[in-house]
Amino acid sequence: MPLNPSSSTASNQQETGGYAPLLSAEVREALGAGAPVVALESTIIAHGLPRPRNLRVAKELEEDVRGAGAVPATVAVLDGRAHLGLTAAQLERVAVDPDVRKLGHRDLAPALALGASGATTVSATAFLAARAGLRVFATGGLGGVHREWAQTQDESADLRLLARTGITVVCSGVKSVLDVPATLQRLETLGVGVLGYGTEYFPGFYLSSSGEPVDWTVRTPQEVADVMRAREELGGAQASLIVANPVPGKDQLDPELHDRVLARALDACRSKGVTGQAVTPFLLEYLMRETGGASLEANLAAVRGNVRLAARIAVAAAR
Ligand code: PSU
Ligand code: MN
Repeated sequence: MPLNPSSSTASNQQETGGYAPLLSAEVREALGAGAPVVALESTIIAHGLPRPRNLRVAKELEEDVRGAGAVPATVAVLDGRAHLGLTAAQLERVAVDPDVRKLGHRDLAPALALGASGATTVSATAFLAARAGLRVFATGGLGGVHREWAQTQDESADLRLLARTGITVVCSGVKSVLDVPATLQRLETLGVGVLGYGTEYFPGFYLSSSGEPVDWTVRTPQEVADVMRAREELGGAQASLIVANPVPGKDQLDPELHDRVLARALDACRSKGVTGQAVTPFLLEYLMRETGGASLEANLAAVRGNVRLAARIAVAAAR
């Protein structure tokens, strides 16, 4: 449900200059000093993880970034204002308020204009972060081409947005509920760079490997920073660089359990007629329930590893 703009929001917009995103003081200072900053998305907090664990995780992820010597910038829209860097109260609101919507890139303008509140997906977060000058972004798994694409044409807006946004995204591949080979093909077509981090295989989100090979493997944060610099010095059209970081083998979901439950989840999604933005949360929730929480642990291990690596990359890139 969109929230109506309050009069205090309207006057706040006048004071601080219309719809431009608000940077927290900490994020603004870090950017000004060329210090490392890591963008974190909020859809995973609001719509990807169960309550109340989601708030704990949101705080832990920010602490992980700080622990590695970078500044976290969790991104969300609150009462019609985009924020990069949230206060504790704002982060809590994203985690607990049931009126917080899911906002892709195309939803940003209506959300700002109508005074709504929402968590940002990869597409909206990458857009806002790159626009503010952030260079590194961490998430769990990207959206991509859905398995039913031939019928539904459902391809996440993440892909098109990443194709024209210059930011480095650390993730554990794309969600395994998707058609992974088709998504990799789209990333190639769109000119989005893909680096396997310490692996020759594209990760499988809950699984350490999707079984699909990657063309390039890097092994240190410095190597990623070097690729980022080479891209910037080459110039040309902006596109994202995906650093595909697998969940450690000991933390992955049992592959046999994964395949069995996922098949049922896809059937349920089809028979219940779930479509559009609801598809991804439905599938993630189904897997979580039907694996007895095991998929959640794998998801969290993946996200945590990505956030820590993103912070190390941001530190290397800031040197
Ligand atoms: N990764 C996770 N959990 C999530 C998502 C990613 O571990 O909930 C979110 C991201 O915000 C991603 C979105 O951008 O799912 C993709 O949704 P859709 O398929 O509707 O574009
Ligand atoms: Mn979709």
